[in-house]
Amino acid sequence: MKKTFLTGAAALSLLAAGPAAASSMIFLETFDDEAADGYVSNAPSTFFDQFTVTSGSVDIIPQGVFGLSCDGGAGGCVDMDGSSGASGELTSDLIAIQAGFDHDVAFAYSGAQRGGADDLMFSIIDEFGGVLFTDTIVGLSFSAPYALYTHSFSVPVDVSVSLVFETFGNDNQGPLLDSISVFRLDNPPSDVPLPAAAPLMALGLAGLGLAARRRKG
Ligand SMILES: [Ca+2]
Ligand SMILES: [Ca+2]
Ligand SMILES: [Ca+2]
Repeated sequence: MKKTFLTGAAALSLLAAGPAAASSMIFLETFDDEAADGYVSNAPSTFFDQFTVTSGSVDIIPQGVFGLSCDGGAGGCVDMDGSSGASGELTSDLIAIQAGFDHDVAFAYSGAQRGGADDLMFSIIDEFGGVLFTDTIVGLSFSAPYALYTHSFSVPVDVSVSLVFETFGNDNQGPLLDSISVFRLDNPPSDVPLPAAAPLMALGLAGLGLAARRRKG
């Protein structure tokens, strides 16, 4: 588990600009479109375009409503403890994960911004219900500013996964969740070159040619 204090938006822009490791974004949810029409108490599952409320309830928060801030100070985000008095669990649609590639999942989260302390559990569940990863941010103070949570993972065989977020407490004031992304790093851990790594491949071929000439000599 790694945590940095970049906001998700800042991290996304870094990732977008970063020339170092080529990567492909395979999942992004900012909740900005969900929030475009205003505050939604106990947002029903059908309200989300990439998530399902699988337990309790969550609220959609547009930036500034109730004095709450979303990641990057704009758009929308989710209060994980919705107004029903039953704290929420949010499960993403299935995301296809390719074996042989490293994947980076990231999300932005802040304290409840109103009072108290909360736990926020994050899990990666495969399509068969297997728990590939789980971690709980414990005792997150209401005053904790946005932080970026990141986790790198890979899978032994191609599989689809869901990202699951859950909080507890049932006091209608939960951690705020935003800017959820999954990137596939385009360079596989093995040294097999990909078309996307053409310059590297050219170097590799040149090396092979050199080696062949050496053997001949
Ligand atoms: Ca957002
Ligand atoms: Ca959306
Ligand atoms: Ca709470």
